[in-house]
Amino acid sequence: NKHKTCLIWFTGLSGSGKSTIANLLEKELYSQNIHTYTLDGDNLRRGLNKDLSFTKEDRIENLRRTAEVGKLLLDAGLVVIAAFITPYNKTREDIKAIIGEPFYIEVFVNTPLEVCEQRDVKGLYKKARAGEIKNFTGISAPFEVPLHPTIEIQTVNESPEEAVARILEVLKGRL
Ligand code: GGZ
Repeated sequence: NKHKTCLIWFTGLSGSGKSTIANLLEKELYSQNIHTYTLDGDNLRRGLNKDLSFTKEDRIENLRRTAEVGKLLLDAGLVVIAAFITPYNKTREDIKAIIGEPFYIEVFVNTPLEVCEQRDVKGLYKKARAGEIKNFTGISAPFEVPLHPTIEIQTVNESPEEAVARILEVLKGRL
């Protein structure tokens, strides 16, 4: 059951569907006996990164630490899944450099802002529009469109199952 490792990094707006697709991917890999670990804002920002806010500087540090943890988990032999907004192209490049290009797969979950805002699963966009949340990505903080994603998913046209199937196709050659 030996396989190579890699890290699958999801980038996209809040509410774009990163976690949904990442969780389904994890389930699929598990059923193939591939051990994974998922890093996301929930587990990182509650613990290791709880000193960090959503300023540009703190997001960059959040993502740098996360990439370093991801690298440790890769070294331990796990397939790593990471789901973070990751709003800057420079940061995506830095993450790729930390992980090592051959092990880094970038998945851009490209859901239009209008759709994320309409879904507003957690009510955060409403709060951001009302000025109750500062520096909110897409509203009062930038999201740079990824320049070189390995895979782009358009959740408006594609189900989570279809998206995961496409990711698994790419992983097949890499694991
Ligand atoms: C963006 C915010 C903010 C602000 C709180 N801007 O939908 P969610 O709730 O569960 O996902 C968002 C999460 C983003 O954290 P990340 O660590 O992924 O961001 S980054 O990569 O930019 O460091 C959202 C919630 O945190 N949230 N305030 N101001 N998202």
